[in-house]
Amino acid sequence: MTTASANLNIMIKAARLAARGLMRDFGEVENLQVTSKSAGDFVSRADIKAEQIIRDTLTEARPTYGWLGEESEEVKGEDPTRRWIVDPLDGTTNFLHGMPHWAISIALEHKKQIVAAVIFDPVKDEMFTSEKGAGAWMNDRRLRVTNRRDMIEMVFATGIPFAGSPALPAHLKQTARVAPQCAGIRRWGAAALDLAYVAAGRYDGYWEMGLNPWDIAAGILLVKEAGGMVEPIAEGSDLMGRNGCIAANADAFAKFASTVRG
Ligand code: LIP
Repeated sequence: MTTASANLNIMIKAARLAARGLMRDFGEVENLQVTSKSAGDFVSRADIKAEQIIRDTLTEARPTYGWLGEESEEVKGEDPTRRWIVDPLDGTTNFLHGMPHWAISIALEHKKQIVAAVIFDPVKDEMFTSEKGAGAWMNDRRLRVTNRRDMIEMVFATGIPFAGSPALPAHLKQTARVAPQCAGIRRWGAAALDLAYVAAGRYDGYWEMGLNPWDIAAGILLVKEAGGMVEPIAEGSDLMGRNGCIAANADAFAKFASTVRG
C-alpha cells in the first residue's frame, strides 16, 4: 500500500477501535435467541456504540468536519466542504443472525467527492482502503476489477428489497433480466462489502436499489480506484441520493447496466 495520508490513518484507527466492541458483541449474539426482540435491541445497541466510538475518534482528530452517520443526526461542520459518511455496521441482519459477513464503512467526502475510504471486515481481517488517485487496496494487496467482457461468464451480487418493500416487484424484474445472461447471482447482505468485492475482482458487478449514502460512499471510491464504474440505477440521478447503484468493470458496464435498467 502506498503511504497512507493522516486522514486515512485516522479512519483505519477508528474502524479498528469500533471492530473490537463489535467482535465481542458478535460473539454474544450467537448466544441470544436471534428471533427474540432482545437480540434486535442488543444489535441496535452494538450498532450505536460502534458509531459513537468512530465518531469520537474522527471528531477528536478533525473537529471541524461534518458528520453523516446511519445511527445519528447529520451535523454540518465548521468546514462546509468536508464530512465523514459512516455506516458503523453494514450487514446488520447478517450480524443479528450470527452470519460472519458484515463490515464497518467509513468515507471522507470533500466538495461532494469521496476522497478516502475504509471498509473493514474484522471477522475475515480484511481492511479495504482507498484514496482518490492512489488506488484501491485490501490489506497490502492492490485491487483491480475483473476484465471479463461476456456477461455469461460473470458473477454478480445484488441486494433484495425486504418483505413489503415497494421496490420488490421491480427488483424481481431486474433479476429476471440478469439471471439468464450470467454465470450466477449472489446476495450476501452487505452493500459495502459487495462494492469492495467488485473492486477486488471477486464479483464482476453489483446492483441494488435504494441504499443510503453510508452504505455505498466508501465502496464507490474503491470500485473507481480499482478501474471500475459506478452509476445510479436511474440514469442521470444523484448517486448518493438513494437512487440505487450499478457497479462493474468498465468493459462490461454498458451491457450490464442496460440489462438491469431494462
Ligand atoms: C444493508 C445493506 C444491504 C441492503 C440492506 C441494508 P445495513 O445495510 O448493506 O445491502 O440490502 O437492505 O440496507 O442496514 O445493514 O447497514
